[in-house]
Amino acid sequence: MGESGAGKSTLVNALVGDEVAAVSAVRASDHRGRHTTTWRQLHPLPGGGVLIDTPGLREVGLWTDEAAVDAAFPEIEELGEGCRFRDCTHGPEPGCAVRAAVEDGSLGEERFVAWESLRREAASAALRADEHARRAADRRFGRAVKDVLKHKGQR
Ligand SMILES: Nc1nc2c(ncn2[C@@H]2O[C@H](COP(=O)(O)OP(=O)(O)OP(=O)(O)O)[C@@H](O)[C@H]2O)c(=O)[nH]1
Ligand SMILES: [Mg+2]
Ligand SMILES: [Zn+2]
Repeated sequence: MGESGAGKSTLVNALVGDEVAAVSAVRASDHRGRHTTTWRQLHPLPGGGVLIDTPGLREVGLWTDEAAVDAAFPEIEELGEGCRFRDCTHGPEPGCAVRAAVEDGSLGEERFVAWESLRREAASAALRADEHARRAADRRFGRAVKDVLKHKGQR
């Protein structure tokens, strides 16, 4: 398993000892894969056993959102009630009770760092999902316009 261009099919070929799977170079501009493998394929290995080559994962999505992350860190939510600002991000703002707790050791730093990075990941996953939805809506609109123009031409 792995994203496109990770080298899954290259490994398959190496283990089978033959060019049984198509491989292609990653895009020069951003080094991303080109989704070369498009379906699952099972390859018997010369030494016995089989290997399944799969298409690259299109998106390694986080299954959760910011609220769910917070729910998994109840002690941070609770401490947050003591922050000066109600919408404190526990970042650079003054009077942050969460960061104070990290400093005095009552909240483990590892816990705080884990919360921060999951929060960040959830926020960017949400952004990507929005972008996805926006593009789909644009495509639908484009098709509708084409449809109208086509019918206009027929009249
Ligand atoms: N430098 C280097 N390049 C590698 C390695 N493994 C694979 N590549 C190259 O990376 C590119 C992509 O490899 P693929 O095997 O097609 O990748 P894939 O994971 O099967 O990609 P998809 O089929 O698109 O999901 C090819 O140009 C490979 O030659 C490696 O270990 N080192
Ligand atoms: Mg492949
Ligand atoms: Zn805070």
